[in-house]
Amino acid sequence: MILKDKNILVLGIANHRSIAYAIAKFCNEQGANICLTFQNERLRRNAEKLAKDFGEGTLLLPCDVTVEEEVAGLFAEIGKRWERLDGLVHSIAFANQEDLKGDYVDTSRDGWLMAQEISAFSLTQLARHAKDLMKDGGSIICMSYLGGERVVQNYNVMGVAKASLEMSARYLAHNLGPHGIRVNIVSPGPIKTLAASAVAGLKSILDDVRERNPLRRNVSQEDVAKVSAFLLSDLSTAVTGETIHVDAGYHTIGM
Ligand code: 1JT
Repeated sequence: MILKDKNILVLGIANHRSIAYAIAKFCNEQGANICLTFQNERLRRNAEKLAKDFGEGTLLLPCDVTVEEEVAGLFAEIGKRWERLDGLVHSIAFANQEDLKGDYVDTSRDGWLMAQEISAFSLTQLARHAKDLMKDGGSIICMSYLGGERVVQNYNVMGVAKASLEMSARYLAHNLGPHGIRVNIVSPGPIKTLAASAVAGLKSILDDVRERNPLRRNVSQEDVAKVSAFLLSDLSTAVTGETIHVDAGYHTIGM
């Protein structure tokens, strides 16, 4: 029970295959109380069903990160229900499907700004609010992808947004470190989720990665959840500003 009695906020659950779902589930099994969020009323019913998989005291609150008052409202509500916040999991991203193919050079201003706002700025905004509730320190994690460090065909605007997310995490680690709050990055290999299904040719990416990485396998949501729980727990109290690749070693390959 590495997360016994920790209070952890998890953003980014769409369905049972979401990375955020696996993280929340494993953290819950490790003793954490969980707060889940849903983006809008259309998704409330879906979120209510998913929340049933978690313990009695699970919180379920609305939060669209593009609406400042909703983010403020989320933390105000958590402040009423929990005496403190210990962990925050950022597992949200968005880009237009047409921007995840073809040439990056053709990305529109609106598409670029939207990817940045939802996928990267939201971490800074959430961290600012979380800081006030993380009274005994805390741990913040976000999800990235190799395409934020290197050029990966078709990842395009998301790669630029992930670079922004990763650098935000490092600046946040410096700002929040004196408050005992750690900020780390988890960078999974490709996983078959709802978001990833927006990618043309995902199957061949998964096959290629599996054939070439050191462990000769793809990674699962559970692989990511275990490393995430470690970063959220007191097993990693001196780790901050770090990136952990949960990719079966794929990032080490030169060619
Ligand atoms: C988004 C999507 C963020 C898919 C994502 C993502 N981060 C990783 N993936 C999976 C992926 C995507 C591409 C890829 C490899 C993995 C979908 C829209 C919302 C944001 O290309 C090699 C494009």
